[in-house]
Amino acid sequence: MTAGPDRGDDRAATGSDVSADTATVAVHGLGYVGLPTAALFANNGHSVYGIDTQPDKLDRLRTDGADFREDDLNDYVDRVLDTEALRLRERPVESDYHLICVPTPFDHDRNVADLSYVRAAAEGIAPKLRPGDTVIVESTVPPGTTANVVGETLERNGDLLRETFNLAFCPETVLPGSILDELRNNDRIVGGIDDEATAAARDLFAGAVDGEIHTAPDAATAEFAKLAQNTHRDANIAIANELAAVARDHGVVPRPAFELANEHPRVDILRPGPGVGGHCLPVDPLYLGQHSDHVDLIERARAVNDGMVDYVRELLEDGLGSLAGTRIAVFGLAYKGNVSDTRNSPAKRFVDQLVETPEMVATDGGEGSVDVRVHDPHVDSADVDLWSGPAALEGADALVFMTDHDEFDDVDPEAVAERMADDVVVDARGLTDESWHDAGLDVRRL
Ligand code: SAJ
Repeated sequence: MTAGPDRGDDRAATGSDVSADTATVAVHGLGYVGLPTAALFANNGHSVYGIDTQPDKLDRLRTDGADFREDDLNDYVDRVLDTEALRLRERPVESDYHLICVPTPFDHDRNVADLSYVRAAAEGIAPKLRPGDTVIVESTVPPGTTANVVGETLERNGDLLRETFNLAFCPETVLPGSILDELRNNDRIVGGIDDEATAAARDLFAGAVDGEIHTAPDAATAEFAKLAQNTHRDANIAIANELAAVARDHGVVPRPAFELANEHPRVDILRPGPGVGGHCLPVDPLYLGQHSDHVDLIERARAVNDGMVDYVRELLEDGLGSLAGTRIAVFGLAYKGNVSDTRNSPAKRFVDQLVETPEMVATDGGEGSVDVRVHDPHVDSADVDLWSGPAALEGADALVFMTDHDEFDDVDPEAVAERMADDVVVDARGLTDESWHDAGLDVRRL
């Protein structure tokens, strides 16, 4: 097929008059963005195909339903699986809309985004693509990927020229811990490779989400905006982390100082912590360096955040004098409070490094490796042995708070002091107050 002189007419003549409200939607990749997204459209009256190349995952979904740590989200997904408004498939099918929700990990060896899953999804969609259909990329990608990589892959592997179908980018916005709420209510950005594509993507999302739909001038701008959001957050956490370390050098406890600073109407210092984890913030800023020589502060912010694990360890070593032969209770393995996710978790890295610490001899003659006891009420499968809170504290020389789970607010400092053999507490998450000092504990706070 060859493209007609008028792109709009070409598409209208070949079927782009499908109403976005009743259109079929195929979601490619049923991870923790794709599956909720498929459920969103299925719950809004669309006939949806959920496509994933892993048959095991589909079987599990069919038999056990969704297993997010958010009950309302599980119900939301299970409902449409039961009614077959969401149907599961291993291979791509024809559909009015195709949403690409596959992972885009960062390839640290080559210093580029690994787009192999995006390419594979586009290769699968291409033969099923009909004139007037719309392909929307949701996976986080370097600017230019939708138009160039996805557009070219679709053209190369199918019969259509890109003038005859719609191609757009609409970034996902799910926040682990409140996926359903953010999926339904957040504003969305859409940017197509031309106006028709932008309009087609906008119409689909406008019918399903309560937030506003903001249209970008093109796909690359939408791609950039997504990366800018997470880069902005990462860099702002880095300034909080650096300020916290500087505050401690000045003998100032960081958080109360930040609260005072934040009284100013244009100041909003974020929370310092042991670093930044999850599948987005530690990775997305790196995508910006792929086609730009001007990335500087962004990379240094990444390094500051990654360096916080070492800083927490320094606080611990300062408190104990030496790690040789010590027992350390670590509270929290997840990358942030109230989630079970340990991807890129600073707590996980901290624990791994402690466990790998070789046997040492302390200046006082004590010796041995570090006995690390990890307690996390949200994490149930990890390649780390997990302990109950009291067992982890029994005879411990130090307690380190690495994750701000709500459960840790209720930890009683008197009970901690009673169980521990020594008195060092490193609080990387701002969970302790004066009562911890009053209980006789030596608290080092970020
Ligand atoms: N963190 C701090 N201090 C803070 C805030 C966060 O140390 O003040 C740490 C957290 O403990 C965690 C990391 O940063 O380790 C990231 O947590 P987060 O809650 O800031 O973000 P994510 O990675 O869970 O989700 C982000 C969100 N992006 C923004 O807020 C700009 C989310 O809205 C996106 O949908 C998500 O990335 C995504 O999928 O891109």
